[in-house]
Amino acid sequence: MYLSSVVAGCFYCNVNISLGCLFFVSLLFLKIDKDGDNRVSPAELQSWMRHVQQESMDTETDRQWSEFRRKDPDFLAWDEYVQHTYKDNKGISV
Ligand SMILES: [Ca+2]
Repeated sequence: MYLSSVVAGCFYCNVNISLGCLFFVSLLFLKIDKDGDNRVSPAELQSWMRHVQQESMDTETDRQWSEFRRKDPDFLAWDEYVQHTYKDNKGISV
């Protein structure tokens, strides 16, 4: 996938895209295109997806951790962790 084909696809499909959005898509494309050949390979896209997924997991882990720490900074009960993380507790025995 080439950047030019992404942009052309927006116009071809009559996607109403603002210049700001087009700029953002271009920057995103450049971030994904690790080797700078102006083409996003399946491997580069897969790597990007892994990166985004990992960032999302890290953010969620930090959020949950700060939530636990707010309740009691020195102690986290296993029951509380399981109840909070697996709210319906299906398949989890404590
Ligand atoms: Ca590339």
